[in-house]
Amino acid sequence: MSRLIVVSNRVSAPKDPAAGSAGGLAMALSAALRKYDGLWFGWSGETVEQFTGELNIEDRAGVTVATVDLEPQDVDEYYNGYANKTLWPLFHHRVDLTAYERSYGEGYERTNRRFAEVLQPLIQPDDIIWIHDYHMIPMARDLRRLGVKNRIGFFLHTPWPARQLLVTLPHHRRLVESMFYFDLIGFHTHEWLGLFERYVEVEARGRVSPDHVIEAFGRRVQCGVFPIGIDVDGFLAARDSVLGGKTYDRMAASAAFRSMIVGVDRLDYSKGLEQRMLGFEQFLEDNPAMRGEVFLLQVTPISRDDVDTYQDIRGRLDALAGRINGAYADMDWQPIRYLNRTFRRDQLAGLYRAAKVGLVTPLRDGMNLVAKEYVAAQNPEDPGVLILSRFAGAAEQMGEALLVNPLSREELSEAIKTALTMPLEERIRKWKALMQVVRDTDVGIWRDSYVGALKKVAIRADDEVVA
Ligand code: GDG
Repeated sequence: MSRLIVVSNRVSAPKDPAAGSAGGLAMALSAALRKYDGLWFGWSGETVEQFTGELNIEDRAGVTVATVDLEPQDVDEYYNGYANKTLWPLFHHRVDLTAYERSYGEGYERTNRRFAEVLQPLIQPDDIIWIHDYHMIPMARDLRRLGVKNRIGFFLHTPWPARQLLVTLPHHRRLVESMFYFDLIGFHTHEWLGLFERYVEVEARGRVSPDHVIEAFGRRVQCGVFPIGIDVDGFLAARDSVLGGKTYDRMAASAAFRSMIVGVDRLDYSKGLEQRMLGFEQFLEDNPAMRGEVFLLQVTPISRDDVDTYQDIRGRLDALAGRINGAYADMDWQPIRYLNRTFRRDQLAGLYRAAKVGLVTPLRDGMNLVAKEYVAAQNPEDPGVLILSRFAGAAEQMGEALLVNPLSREELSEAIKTALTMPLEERIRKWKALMQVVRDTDVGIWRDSYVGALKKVAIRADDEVVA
């Protein structure tokens, strides 16, 4: 049986899967590794003065984890630099926040080469390799240079950007060309895949076949759409756990006679948090009679705080939440409960269930799992309503949500009003359709369909292209 080697920047295999506090992706990948027998490789999260390539190998709940420490310069240039200050903003269409620093690009390539050199000796002939996300785009090319002939797949968790923006990146062709050393490239949605194909057609005069075999740079790669989802049964169990139930009861009591709207997002400028708060303010302005009857619980753990653009947005959100609360609160009511902390997964599930509205309004998002978690957590007899940005990948599947343009505060205000006043039958009808989507895209289905497709790829990256 072939082993599966999962590669990602950070290895997040949970020490104790039963605790259920790790994200859905980490749980799914660890389950895949137990199923296929394998290895999870990536950065340890630690630094060492000089890179040695020494591996730390440990067993975490049945999953073998192999990590490597990086030099501070690698972390600055590759992780905080090219990954988080260049590719992340660019792929989320924030050219205004994108850093175009030559040293970042060099550090990114160097660190990917280092990862490849450390991983290569661990690879056995039948292994299949599955590399995740924008941190590791050039790694297949580096592995091929070291003679690795195994099947190598790539999955992008973010959106793919429009060609007109991608070309602002120096060496964009080099980056895209390096993707043609994979055997399979997976995207969340047809929209992201379509943008990738358009880039290749225009910038590299490539050819795209109806079944998404893409030919360019003298090579061929199979591409496909694999929408990620959540671990539905795991999430339902978290919702129905003791702590999930206690959290629900606590929030139901705290929200007594009021409707709770919930938002859960990492503190990231892509999540549209400022626009969301402004939209909620507009709702309060438009509906004075509903003031005091509704509040927004916004759970926003701090993220990537070493990056200045993240510190900036954090400051702006502090000020905005403070201003709106100062302007509208009453002695026994506060419109926004803004929390910079994390909760356990079972607590989150209880929070979602207690909320009449789930407000998921990113400006651009690869998929967005919170939308799916919110739906899964609802009470089928009295479900809440999902308001979803049309710019989240999830909108491609979740058309029964109230789809909004998150940049329009009027549209947000109207959607909140519609959600809060929606009749029960309509809520149930929408919820059933959405829950079907959540089940159809369960993370186990995502994982197995991707790995199945990678095993079956007909065109191999090391095949010659016949012109
Ligand atoms: C990237 C892409 C794509 C949040 N706060 C807490 C907590 N979370 C969990 C949520 C959810 C996850 O984090 C966030 O996932 P998202 O999909 O919403 O967003 P990103 O982190 O940006 O993820 C995204 C995803 O990769 C997968 O491909 O969907 O588009 O950007 O599961 O629940 N979890 C806990 N406590 C918190 O306070 N336990």
